[in-house]
Amino acid sequence: MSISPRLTLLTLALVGAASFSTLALADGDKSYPSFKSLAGSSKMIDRDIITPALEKKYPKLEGLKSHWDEADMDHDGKLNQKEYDDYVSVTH
Ligand SMILES: [Ca+2]
Repeated sequence: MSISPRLTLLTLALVGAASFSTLALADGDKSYPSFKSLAGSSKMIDRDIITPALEKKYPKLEGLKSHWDEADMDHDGKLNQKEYDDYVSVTH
């Protein structure tokens, strides 16, 4: 039994569409947002500031959230600019 060229083309098209949508879903920013864009006028960022929507936009923030204690050098539960910048300057 031979596979028809038509079917092969259709299969390729489906595979292509599937990988395209996978890429389209993973279009979050590859970097961290700036401290200022998170903190605004505040000098500290709270863990709660990282919403699921933000995590989707900046997937790296998900890692920051799970390593919050590591980034929070003085253990006050919040990150100041130095703590944030120190954390994001290291590749995790
Ligand atoms: Ca802190």
